[in-house]
Amino acid sequence: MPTPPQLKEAPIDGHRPMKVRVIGAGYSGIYLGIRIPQRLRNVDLQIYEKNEAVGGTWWVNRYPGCACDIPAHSYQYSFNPNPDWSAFYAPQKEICAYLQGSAEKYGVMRYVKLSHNVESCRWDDSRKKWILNVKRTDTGEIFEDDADVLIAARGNLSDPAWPNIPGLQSFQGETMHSARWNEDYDFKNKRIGVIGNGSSAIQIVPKLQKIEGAQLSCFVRSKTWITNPFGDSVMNKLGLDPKKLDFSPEQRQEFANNPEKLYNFRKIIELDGNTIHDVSLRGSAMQQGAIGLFGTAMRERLAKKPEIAEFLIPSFGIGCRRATPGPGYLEALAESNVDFITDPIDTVTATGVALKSGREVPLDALVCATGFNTGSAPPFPVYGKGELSLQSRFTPYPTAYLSLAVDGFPNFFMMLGPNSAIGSGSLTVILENEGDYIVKAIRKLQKEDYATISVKPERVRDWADYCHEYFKKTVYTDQCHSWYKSDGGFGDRITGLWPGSALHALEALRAPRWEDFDYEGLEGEGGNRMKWLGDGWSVTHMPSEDGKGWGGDPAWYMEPCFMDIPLPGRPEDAEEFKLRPFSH
Ligand code: N01
Repeated sequence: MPTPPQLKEAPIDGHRPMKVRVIGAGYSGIYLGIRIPQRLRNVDLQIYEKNEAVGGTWWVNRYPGCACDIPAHSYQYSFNPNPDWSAFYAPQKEICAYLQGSAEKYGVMRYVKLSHNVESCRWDDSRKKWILNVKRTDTGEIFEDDADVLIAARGNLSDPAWPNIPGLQSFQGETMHSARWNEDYDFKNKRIGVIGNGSSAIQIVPKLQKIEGAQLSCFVRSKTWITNPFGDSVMNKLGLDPKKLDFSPEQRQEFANNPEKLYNFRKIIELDGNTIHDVSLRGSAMQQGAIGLFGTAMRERLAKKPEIAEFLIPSFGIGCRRATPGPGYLEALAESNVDFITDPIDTVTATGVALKSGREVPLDALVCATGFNTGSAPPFPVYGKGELSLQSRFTPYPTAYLSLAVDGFPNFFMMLGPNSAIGSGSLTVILENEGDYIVKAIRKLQKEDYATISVKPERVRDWADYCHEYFKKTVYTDQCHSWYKSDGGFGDRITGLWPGSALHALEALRAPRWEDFDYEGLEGEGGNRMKWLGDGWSVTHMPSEDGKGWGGDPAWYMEPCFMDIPLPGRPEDAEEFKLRPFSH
């Protein structure tokens, strides 16, 4: 006689207690701090943030001109639209304040430990737990913590890359990185060198160029596309003058008073962002059209110094390197106090920069707008199963299933991991969907009594193969140097971008394919895998702890948020049918 199964003395939705630890309190970490308490129960949540405030990259980056180079209305939480952005490309301080305001508004701060730097993470397979070493940067105290689930929400652009130029340390003047800005330094009447022409330098140069008495030397070694802010037709639809991208107090008030107007404004931006995906395909009509348009615009903006246009305008496709509108960048390069230097740098000396051509460029300050160590593992050790380090797992190139999970690293997820950025569309919508995916996985572990979830190695390989094949037809594999590529920007793998459009990413992330993961039950091999069904009760109709009510809403399914109301008549006859995505 087989032994009858032993029922678990708990309701089906009792959801076992779990400790979840999140590394980082930027856009991603704050999102998790909102959704985990909203959607899960019995979670002991802690978000470790190494800085003294939340905001992530928008707290760290404070260089002059730092702003969102994509429309701010498409770079915010979908559920918390800000009517009050002062400009189409909102400045860093506002974005940081928006993030801090969102964290306060949704009660995230109670989970955040500021000035807490995670120094190492190690999977303990016998305990099925992550062991974290954390250092308080304010007191120096080091302590150990453990977690059932670990989420790296530290962003791809948080580890500044200093240029590997001989003599950099010997420079006697002021040296700073765009992501380590010295706000106290006075640039007035200074000879300033700026290395790089990525998105950061493109924002920094126009600001420094205007400083009284400043003499700029811009060291540029690569070609790049500078795009136009937005097409005139979109600007017309938005009611904006492309030359004046600030919102007046009246416009902002109107957005605040009229949510429908704000919604329509945002919708136009999203529609535009999601309908230019074709531009990423090599040789597409949209790509060809953009090359003609932006090439002409760049030549016009550089009419005073046509030799810069000749150097800058690339032969690779638009988007191969991240394209940015760079308002004022080309105009600044054309000014008389700017020296555009393309001779390669040889060394940095005590007094300036020595070029390979033999020329010396004397400087008072050297700004390294040289980007970030991207696509790599965190700068602290993370060890998965069998002492496998994430660093070696990410060698020769980083790859993670759907950008968020790595085999050999159970109960570990990444927000905006490898292959998660996008060429067009809204990044914040993608990170929300990644967060939602992770929340669903935690719920599965909790509710279905799994100790671990771990992506199958063969699915990670399939994903990497898919990515490699997909990118072949795109401009991203053109001959350019870009942080989207492996091997420090020179490799043949695209490791920065999602392999498809933003809408493709949303669809891929919408419903997890649970069969792509391996699981270990709490009871171990051979255990009763249906024990999660519990004792036949739901917590929602059991007495609450104080005995005064129920554990939940015993008729929750009647609430509008849980209803999916079909339209009367034949769905295909309704206008909405053509517009709405199918829901799962
Ligand atoms: O960095 P980058 P970034 N000698 O890596 C040059 C985001 N972001 O900080 O191209 C000389 O793009 C390097 O030259 P090359 C955004 O996602 C967003 O500007 O390698 N030059 C390049 O020109 C962006 O893509 C916003 O030949 C050296 C530059 O430094 C990402 O951050 C704003 C060198 C690095 O460019 C990174 O942008 C700003 C050397 N040894 C940034 N080493 C928003 O508004 C490097 N370079 C949302």
